[in-house]
Amino acid sequence: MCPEQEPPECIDPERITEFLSQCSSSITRFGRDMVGIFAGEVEPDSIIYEVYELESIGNIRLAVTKLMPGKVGDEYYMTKGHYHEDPQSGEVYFGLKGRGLLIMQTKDGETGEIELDPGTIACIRPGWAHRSVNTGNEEFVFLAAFPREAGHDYSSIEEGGFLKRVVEVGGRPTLVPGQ
Ligand code: S6P
Ligand code: ZN
Repeated sequence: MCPEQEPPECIDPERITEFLSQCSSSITRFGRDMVGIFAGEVEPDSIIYEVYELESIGNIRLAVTKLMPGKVGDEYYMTKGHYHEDPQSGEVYFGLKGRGLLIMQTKDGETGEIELDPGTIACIRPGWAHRSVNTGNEEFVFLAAFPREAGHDYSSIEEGGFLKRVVEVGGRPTLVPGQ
């Protein structure tokens, strides 16, 4: 939680690093937590990302994700990715720092992606799985707002993977078919 010191409406994107330094992360994902997520072998002790849950606004949960820069082989660091268990629960992402790509898919095989730079608002529709990828050289930080009842289904992604992966080709982030 990011408690007492500042209500969420006072977060200044220019000072997001300072803000997060006053918080304790709710979740830290190390390489060892991501086995089977990357195509290559991930260094177990590397921190891949941190999630900071903020004070909820009524039934709206708020979380800031800090995704580290880095790659496993040619594949950029990314989150596990999930569907919401509640089929009616969508989500909004807001880019705060760094450069990233939000990749999405449905269980019917539709895919989509949105570049998430600072100031970009991305809408994740109900029923769409979502995973974020750090395609830059610095930390990629974004805010997520989602309903309290959303729930998180990670197992569908752990079992089926994502239809697309984001890898570096010729120095650029490139979408390639997943496996
Ligand atoms: C929650 C929202 C984010 C993610 C976070 C980590 O609905 O989408 O706060 O939880 O970016 O990703 P993941 O896939 O490990 O939950
Ligand atoms: Zn979500």
